[in-house]
This record gives sequence, C-alpha cells and structure tokens, in this order.
Amino acid sequence: MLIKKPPRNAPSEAHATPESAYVSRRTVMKGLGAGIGGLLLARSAHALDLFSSEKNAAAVRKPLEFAAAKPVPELTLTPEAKVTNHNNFYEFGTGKTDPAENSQGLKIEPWTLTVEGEVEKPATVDVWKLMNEIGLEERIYRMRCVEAWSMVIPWVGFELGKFLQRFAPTSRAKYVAFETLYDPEQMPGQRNRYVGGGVDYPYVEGLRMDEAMHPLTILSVGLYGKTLPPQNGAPVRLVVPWKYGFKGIKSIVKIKLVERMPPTSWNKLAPQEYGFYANVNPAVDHPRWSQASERFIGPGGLFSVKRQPTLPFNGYAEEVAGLYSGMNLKKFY
Ligand SMILES: Nc1nc2c(c(=O)[nH]1)N[C@H]1C(S)=C(S)[C@@H](COP(=O)(O)O)O[C@H]1N2
Ligand SMILES: [Mo]
Repeated sequence: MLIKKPPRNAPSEAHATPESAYVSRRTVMKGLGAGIGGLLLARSAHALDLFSSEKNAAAVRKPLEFAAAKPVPELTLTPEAKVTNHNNFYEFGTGKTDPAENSQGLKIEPWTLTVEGEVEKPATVDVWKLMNEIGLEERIYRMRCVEAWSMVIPWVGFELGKFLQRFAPTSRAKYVAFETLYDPEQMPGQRNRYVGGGVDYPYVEGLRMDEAMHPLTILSVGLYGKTLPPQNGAPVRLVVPWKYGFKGIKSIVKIKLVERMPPTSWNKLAPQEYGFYANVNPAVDHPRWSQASERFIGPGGLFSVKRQPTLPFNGYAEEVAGLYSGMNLKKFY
C-alpha cells in the first residue's frame, strides 16, 4: 500500500536563512553559556518565562457587520480552523502553531493606529471605534506565503486607499511604511532572537503609493465574519493579495507616508531572498526553492493539501500587472 506522508514544511522552505538561524542560535548560546548545559537551560527558560502569556484567555472574537462578498465559484475556502492555526507571526515564535498558542494574551483593546508623515492631517485613530463607523466589506482572497503554501481566506476589512485619503496625503508621499506593535513584554519573539527568528523588531513593511491606493489592498479587521484572532494580526493587519504573505504586516500601530522606499523586515534580514516588491511570480524562484507550484491548504484531513500551479500575481494579474509595466520583475522581486 502506498502511504502518503502528511505534508510538512520542508526545512528548505522556511523564511529564515540558514545564516540568520545560525546567528540567532549562537546569540542564545552566548547568553546562556555554550554546550549542552546551555541548551537545557534554554529549554527551561522557555517553559518558565518565554511563553508566560495567559494561554487560556483566548481572545474573544466579536461578530462584525459587513457587506458580504459574492462567493467566487472557482475558489474553495480554507477552513477557519486552519486559517487560525497555521500562521506566521514570529513575534510569538517561528513554528506554524506557535502564534495560536502564544498570542492569546495579547491585549488588543484598546488599540490605536497613528497615521503620520507626508499627510496634511496626521492623526491617531481608535481602531475599535473605526471598525464600527467605517463601512466594512468582505473580500475572499487567495493568499500565498513565500514558503509555497496557499490559502483562500474570507477577510473583513476596508480599502487602505480610501482610509489614507482621510489624512490628505501630500504630493511628496511616494511610499507607505507600516509598523507592528513593539512590546517585548507581550511578544516573546521580541525578547529572544532565537524565538523571534532573528527578525529585527518592530516588524516593518512597505508599499509603493500606487500599490497602497489600489482597491484590492485592504486593512483587515476580521475573518470568517468575526474580528481577527491575535494570531492573524488583531486588531488590524494589511492584506495585499497579489504579494507574498510577508507583506501582510500584522497588529499595526503606525502608518507613515514617506518620500523614499522604506526598509522592510525580511529584506533587511535576507535581501537576496526577499525583495521590496514580493509580487507572487511563478517565474522567479526563491534562491532555495521553486515558486512554480504551491500547496493549497484546503478542507479535509491531513492529506487534503493539493499541489497546484502558482498564478502570476497570485491570480490578480488582470487587476495589478499594469502597476509594473516596463519593470524587470526578475530584478525587482
Ligand atoms: N508582525 C508580523 N507580521 C507578519 C508576520 C510576522 O512574523 N510578524 N509574518 C508574515 C508572513 S510570513 C505571512 S505568510 C503572513 C501570515 O498571515 P496569516 O498567519 O494570517 O495567514 O503574515 C505576515 N505578517
Ligand atoms: Mo510568509
């Protein structure tokens, strides 16, 4: 009988570079004293301190009011339990189930978001108030992680472009820079380089102004009809469906409109592997693996992961390819 192995994230398809993983491990060892004793110590430090957030205080997800999306016939949704238990949120650990396990104590209410920089009306907004007053809509999007897995997720949110207009961008605004909460007390990955995968926190991301203003680009505050759970970036995160998942920065506290291309977390860590643009592109491989196909995480059991071809711009080429006309996408990856 042919036994299929359950799908795994092959270690070769992981965000961090071998170099950066090595550096972070070495940093921990230095801090704790090298050798096996150091490793044992690291394990108990783990248990006692690093993940001491209230694990059972699962953040309550509130129902949202929104204009429902028309289902797209060819898209099968990824079940909610998989969307909320297979995550990347390195502030809570680098394993796929770490965010769900370690983020439940994150204090998401109250939450403010500051919009500043090249705008005529900088302001700080109360995100929970905003959720009630802004018209929310559902968007069913294909999502594609650079690690070659994909999902289809029913987000609830609003267009980033319409939101930014409220702050009156100046003519000097050419890029948008985003920043995640920096709070090492709540985020174990920010206290320890090994837990946090070597990322230089706070996590930062960026978009070109025209990408930010594109109607497909949303700030999401919910999924499957309810507010976001912490592991998916509560209470507000970016969703750009034609780009690799790492552009979708979570738990945002600051948005700054700027003149120059801003630094981005993965590009700082491994510039040869992760570019600023990060458009999903089957023709441009990651230096350590192919991007020509992906594993779709769908309904069903462990064996239901389906290999499928990667689509240019993740299936949104008709809408967004024009933003990059004349650009060499092998160079601007
Ligand atoms: N602050 C922050 N945002 C983040 C990440 C992270 O580690 N920290 N991981 C990114 C990556 S690599 C992916 S694939 C998506 C995953 O989003 P999801 O867990 O909601 O599917 O979040 C992105 N946003
Ligand atoms: Mo990712």
